[in-house]
Formats: sequence, structure tokens, C-alpha cells
Amino acid sequence: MIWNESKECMSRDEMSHLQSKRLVKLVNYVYHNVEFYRKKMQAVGLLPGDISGIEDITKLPFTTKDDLRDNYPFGLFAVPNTEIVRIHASSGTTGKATVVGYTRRDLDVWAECVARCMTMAGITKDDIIQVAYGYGLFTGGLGAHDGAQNIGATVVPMSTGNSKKLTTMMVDFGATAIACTPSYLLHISEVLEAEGLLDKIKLRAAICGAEPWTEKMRNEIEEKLGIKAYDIYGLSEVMGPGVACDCEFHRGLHVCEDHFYPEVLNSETLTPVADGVLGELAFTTLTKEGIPLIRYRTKDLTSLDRTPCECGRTSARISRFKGRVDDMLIIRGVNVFPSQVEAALVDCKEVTPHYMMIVDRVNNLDTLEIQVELDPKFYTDEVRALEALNKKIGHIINQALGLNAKIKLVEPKTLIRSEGKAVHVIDKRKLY
Ligand code: DLL
Repeated sequence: MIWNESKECMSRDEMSHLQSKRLVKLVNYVYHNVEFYRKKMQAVGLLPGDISGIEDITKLPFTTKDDLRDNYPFGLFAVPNTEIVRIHASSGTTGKATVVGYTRRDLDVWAECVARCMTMAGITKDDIIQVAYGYGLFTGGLGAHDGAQNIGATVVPMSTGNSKKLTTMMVDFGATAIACTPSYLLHISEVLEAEGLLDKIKLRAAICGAEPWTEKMRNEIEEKLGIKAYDIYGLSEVMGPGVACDCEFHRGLHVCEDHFYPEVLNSETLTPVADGVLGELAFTTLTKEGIPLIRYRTKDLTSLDRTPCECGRTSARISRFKGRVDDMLIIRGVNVFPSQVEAALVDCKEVTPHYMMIVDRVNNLDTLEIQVELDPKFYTDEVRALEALNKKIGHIINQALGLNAKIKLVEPKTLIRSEGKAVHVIDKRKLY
């Protein structure tokens, strides 16, 4: 719940009033602390005084992932690095990551938002929760960790990559909750089944996100494991997990909109659409100090619902995601842009820029094969030379994507040439 001063759930009017107050403060803050925003506002003749409430938000310019990349690494930070206590980063569209910095207060707000989400999922201080999102530059691990710890739950920082250890500890520790990607949880359920451990677990809730999933996947997780599974959403640029989460009624994800103001935009005109209409989600971070973002275009497709929820919460809800407006893929929870592969291959003279990414899901784990076409000048069928090149490209791709891929070198002129927009991805995963 988002409470007012009398400790009652905030009404829509109270929320609007709070958002207005925070937006006015934010616009002043970015104008005076971030040159990028000052210049952008000046370019359209806007002064901080022109923004007097949340209804003025549409006067403000948008921010995109490219803006973060162009100002890499710290150009959009609003505070000196002495105030930044944590850095996270996610994939950029080409070689450079998008970098996000958090002040101490930002981390507190983040932990509070994740705690709210986990509370929606019924997590309390009595729970033992395994956090099986990746720990590191990705926000999933540490974000979920701090939120669960904020509630007072017992946190087991598993990270990813060792399913056997995870299932053993799930049983031995009597874990009651888990936070991980939905596809990984389906994989875990298979491991538990194969090991004959399904009836030995005490699990009752899962907080799943970081990739698209469906009601059918939720049902399968719930049935296989005998638990309740909740959908948590977030993105590193805005904060990480905890921007929104669904409650027990599963009618959309409640946004922590006292901190993140959501807009859904028509993707052609970029004007806000009516509630219930599908469009691109944008967020304005109302309270962030480290790297505040104004009207950040997430590229995620959803719709807004501001009607009260059966659970009693009055916060706006976003519907389950319907895809993206760009070509970003999420493979084993890692964001991947095809352009990153292209950028990585550019310096490798033995191959051409023709490549094809084949994404599949085997035993509920994503697989990635990249077919790369050899340059005619370097073409050889000598097995040892090909093996060495395969290894070299595998390493380059791993460095660029942060993900292992199976590399398949193919003869010159074998990959399909497209007459229109080049096709670089075959995604065989079926989101059922
Ligand atoms: O995935 C943060 C996160 C971690 C969210 C753990 C939930 C749980 P990024 O790596 O920056 O951050 O990726 C953000 O992932 O724009 C969506 O396209 C997608 N995404 C995240 N959560 C969901 C979800 C984290 N619940 C991008 N459903 C976002 C569908 C999701 N897509």
C-alpha cells in the first residue's frame, strides 16, 4: 500500500498531489544539476517554473537509452561521484553499457519498493528466501536481496548457475520463497522432480520477473511446485526490480507511482494514450538523486489501469507486458541487442557482418546459437583453423554480451540475404 499521513491508503487525488509536488522539485533539481536536461529544456524554451504540476509533464522532453549511451558513463548523474555508493549497468544497444548510479537514499528507496512488492507476494520476516537472480552489475540479485532483507526475511544469496546446489539448499534450509526468472524456476521444478525432491520442499511463493512470461507459465509453475507465483517488473535505468509487482488478484502490476510516474504513449505520436490502450511505457523517476530520469522511454508495451484493485490498493496498474517496440531480446535474463553482435564482429577480419542468432528454449533454459559467415578471403576448411576461430569468436561474443553462445561458422554466402530490413534473429521460444 502507499499510505497517506493518516496511515490510510492514499487516494488518487492525494497521489496526484504528491506526484505534482515531487515533479516540480525534480525539474528544478535536474535543471540545476544535469547539463543534459538543462540543454534539452532550453532547446524547447522551457524553464523549471513552467512546470507547476504533474499535468505539465507532457511539456518535458523524453529520455532514451541512447541518451545514456551518449553520456557514458556518468554524464547524466546529478551528484558528484562522492555521493554515489553503488553502480549497476545493463546492455547498451551496441558496445557500451548503460550505467546507473545510486546514492545511499536511492538504495533505501529501492529496498523499500522491492519490500512493498515482496509484501504483495505475502513475504514476511518469517520467510527464508533464495535469491536466484544474478548478483553483479545486473540489478536483479542485489535489488531483490536488499528488498527481502528490508522486510526482515532470511535471505539466501544463491545467484544463478548452480541448480543442484539451489535445490539441495531449498530442501535443507526449508526455503519458503524464491526470487528468480520464471524460465529458471520452471527449470528448477524439473530438477526437483528429477531428484525426487518435489514433496520435500517448503516453498510457497515465487517472485518472478526480468523477462516476459505468460499466465500459462504462471499456472505451470504454481501447479508443479504447489506455490503462488508473482510478477515483478523493473529496469535498471529506472532502478531495477521493484518498479511494479502484481498482488494476489493478478490483475496487472501495481506501480510504485509515488517514486516512478508512469505514462503509456502512442508509439508513433508519442502522446499519452487513454487508460486501457496499449502503448509504450515511459517513467519519470520522481525521487531519484543519483541519475534521475525524465520521461524515460522503456520500449516495453503495456496499458495503464487506474481503477481501484480488489486488494484495496489504489496505485495505478500496468498490464502484463505485450512485447517491446525495439529488437531487444532477453536470453537467460540477459538483455541482448542484435546490434551488439554486429559491433563485436566488426573488428574480426576473418568473418563478414552476416550473422544469424538462433534463440531456443531447451529444458526451460534459453540457448543461443550464432551463425557467422566466413569472409571469402579467409575461408578455409581446415578443421584446426576453424576450431581456433570458433573459440576466438566465442570469446569476443561472451565479452560483448556477457553470455555464452554456441558459435557456428558457415561458408561464405550461405546466410539468407534479406531484401528489406535485415533479419538477424530467429526466436524459436514459444511464450505459451
Ligand atoms: O530485468 C530488472 C529486474 C530484475 C526486474 C529482476 C525484475 C526482476 P534490466 O536488465 O534492465 O532490468 O531489463 C529490463 O526486462 O525493460 C523488460 O523488457 C524486461 N522485464 C523486466 N521485468 C519484466 C517482467 C531487469 N516482469 C527489461 N515481465 C524491461 C516482462 C520484464 N518483462
